Amino acid sequence: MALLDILVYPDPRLRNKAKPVDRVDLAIQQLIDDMAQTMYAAPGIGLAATQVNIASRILIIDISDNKNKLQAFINPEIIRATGEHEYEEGCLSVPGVYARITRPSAATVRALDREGNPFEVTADGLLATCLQHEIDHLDGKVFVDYLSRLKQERIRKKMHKELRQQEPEPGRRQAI
Ligand code: GNR
Ligand code: NI
Repeated sequence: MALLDILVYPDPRLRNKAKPVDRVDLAIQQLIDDMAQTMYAAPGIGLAATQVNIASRILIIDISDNKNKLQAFINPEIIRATGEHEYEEGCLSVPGVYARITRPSAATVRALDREGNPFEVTADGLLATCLQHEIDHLDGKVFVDYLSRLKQERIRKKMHKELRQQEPEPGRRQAI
């Protein structure tokens, strides 16, 4: 198992569109294990492969209190979405930023599990929000995209400022 680095907004690699997984093999299962370790360590309740710079349609979620109910979704597709719900969202790729986002309140998602078997789940509440948040990542979207341009600009500046403060050597930073 390995801890993976999580990309931080506005890293352009968060805009990559993930490709479908063609075969669920050991490498994919190992990636899921590494993603789980990374998510639990962060800590977060969800993680999309895009956030660890892997352009494959894989996401994991664990919204359980005891952090022992990992759910993996490979090639997830929203096949039905209903209602509307506002939820305060956060993101491991936008640390320290929380904002109320309106999304469908329920969603039916079809995907493959860690063994490559197809399944369907109809989610509401936090699971529905989290699934949509993670699937957005696979499509290169981040929750701040739903905010006003002014708010997006403020968040971008805050992230740049924090990045500068973390970097002891100016000028060696990747241009983002
Ligand atoms: O840990 C996370 N918490 C969270 C809270 C509300 C709505 C969505 C999320 S997902 C987030 C982890 C993350 O960034 N996943 O992409
Ligand atoms: Ni996120």
